[in-house]
Order: sequence, then C-alpha cells, then structure tokens
Amino acid sequence: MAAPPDPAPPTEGEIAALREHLSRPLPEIPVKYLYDDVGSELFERITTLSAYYQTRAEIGILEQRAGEIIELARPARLVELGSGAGRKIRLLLDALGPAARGASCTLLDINARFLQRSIERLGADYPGCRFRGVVGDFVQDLDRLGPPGGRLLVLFAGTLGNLYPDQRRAFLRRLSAGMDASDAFLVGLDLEKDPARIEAAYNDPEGVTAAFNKNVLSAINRRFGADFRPGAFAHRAFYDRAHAWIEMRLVARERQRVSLRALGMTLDLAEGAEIRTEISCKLTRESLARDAAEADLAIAGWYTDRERLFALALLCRVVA
Ligand code: SAH
Ligand code: AVI
Repeated sequence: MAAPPDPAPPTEGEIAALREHLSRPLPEIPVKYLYDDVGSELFERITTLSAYYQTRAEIGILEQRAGEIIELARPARLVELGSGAGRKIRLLLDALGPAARGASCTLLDINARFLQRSIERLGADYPGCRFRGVVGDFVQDLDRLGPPGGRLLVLFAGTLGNLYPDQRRAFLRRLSAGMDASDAFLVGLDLEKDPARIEAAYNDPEGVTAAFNKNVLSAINRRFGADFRPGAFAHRAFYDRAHAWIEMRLVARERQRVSLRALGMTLDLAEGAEIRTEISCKLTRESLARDAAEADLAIAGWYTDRERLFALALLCRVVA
C-alpha cells in the first residue's frame, strides 16, 4: 500500500458536505475529520485514560470471549471497519489459532497512515495471513470490501454510535444487504449508564479529549484552506438524555470570522456560538435489536463486561 499525499485534496462531494454541515442552524463538522494523523494519535491517548472505560471494557470482553465468537461465526475472512491502530483485531486473529494462517484480513479506515502502519505490523506478526488495507469511508465504501461469504465484519470501539440514529439504521441496512447467511457482524456498543460516568469519559482532567476535539479545526484548516484558530474555542461535552447520546461541541471564546477557501465561504460566529463535532450514542440490547431487525439482522451473541459498561453484539442475517 503506497501512502497517499497528506492531506489528500478534498473532493467536490466533501466540499459540498462540509458546506452543508457548517450552514446548519447549529453548525457541525462531519465526525470523520477528527481522525487526521494528529487526531488518530490523540484518540490512541484517549484509549489509555482512566476515565475512558470503553477501550478497557471492550478489550476485556474480547480477551474472555473471542474464542466463543470465532466458534459461532467460523470466519474464513476478517474485515474490520475503522480499524485505527489495529490492536483489537489481534485478539480475533489469536482466537483463530492455526486457522489464522491461510485466513485473510481486510482493514478499512479513513486514515491512510494508521492503516498502512497497522497492515505492516500485522503482516509481520501473523505470517501466512493475507492482509489488505482499504483507505475509505465505511459509510460510502462498503462495496469495496469484496464479495460476501464466510466473513466476520467488525466495527469496534462504539464507532457505530458516532452515526446519527437514522444514519446508523441506513448503515446497518446497507451492510446487511451485502451479507449472506455465512457472514456475521461483530459490533462494539457503549451501553446506556449513569450520565455522570459518560460525561467524565469525555471531560478527562488531562485535557486529551479537549485536544482531540479542537484538533478537528486544524484538520479542517489543512484540508480545506480554512483559518480556524483552535485556541479561540473551548471544549464542551455533555450528555443529552432525550437522545441518549453524548455530544462534543466547540464553543467560540470570542466573536470571530472564519474563512474556508476551498468552500468559498466565511463563517461568522458570535461569542459563545457552538459547533457540534461529534455525537456518541449509547445503546441497549433492545435498541440494537430493533435497529438490527429493520435491517434483517438478529443478535446471535451478546457479550458484556461485569459492570455492563460495554457490549459486543454478534449479528447474523435472518433472511436470504
Ligand atoms: N477500531 C479502533 C479505532 C476506533 S476510533 C479501536 O477500537 O480502538 C474510530 C476509527 O474509525 C478511527 O481509526 C477513524 O479513522 C475511523 N473512522 C472514523 N470515521 C470513519 C469513516 N467514516 N470511514 C472509515 N473510517 C472511519
Ligand atoms: C471512536 N468513538 C467510538 C469514540 C467515542 O467515544 O465516541 C470517539 C471519542 N470521542 C471522544 N472520545 C472518544
């Protein structure tokens, strides 16, 4: 895999989408822009924070139950969406045992550098397993994952929750439409819980989540020729009980005008004006089962940690 130029120039579609997001009554930045090289490194630091329980919980579940999951799914191919540093897939490869030799593993991520690095490391550590990297967007590029049959598709970390509920349902329908009865989908879910625990995970005292949030402005500056000043914004993360999601926003510390050259637009922000940069939905077994059923998927396996903070669900297609 050759690394593409950094940053890749924005496509017409990306320019139109960003313009539309920034023109909303509450301006937004699409969540995928959090993951430039700096943002991806910052996310890795978030996973080590004591307040950010999600990664520890999910790895703990995988350490205990990966064998069972593999036994149930019996995959010939692993396909991970949003693979990031590519650490968790190792627990599934380990559970495959000798079958990992001769298996194939496709990783898809929006961040080319992280993807290349994880493919190289995995290739060195799992000889005999064929690794393929796809730089792409899991919302748009599901048709680039190869043909159905014998695949265990995986989306870890609770990344499904970073889609709005209607996007989540559309994603599940599209994913399901490309699956056959021998495919399965393993998805990590951050579960509903005490809002204080959730808010603490997105307001760490170390300030890493704040840096991750503000870095999206630098990513937009580089990619779209904008002149956001990250220091002119404050991090805000709060739980919205009605939607059962936490959201991250950036709050303008002062009145300002931002120019976005590639969009041919300026954005005027009053002091205190906010930009939404992420939602992270918290789910339950019931809410997932409802969304899954609409997509002709059913829960075949449900795995949680002792505190029921996080879950992995194994979904199978229920109609041909
Ligand atoms: N799977 C890793 C990383 C999770 S962070 C873990 O469990 O720790 C979310 C990952 O999804 C990042 O690597 C980010 O680059 C990727 N990502 C976010 N939005 C994406 C999109 N629309 N398409 C593809 N990858 C995306
Ligand atoms: C990747 N995703 C599931 C993380 C989450 O918790 O929604 C991203 C993140 N945002 C702030 N901290 C971590």
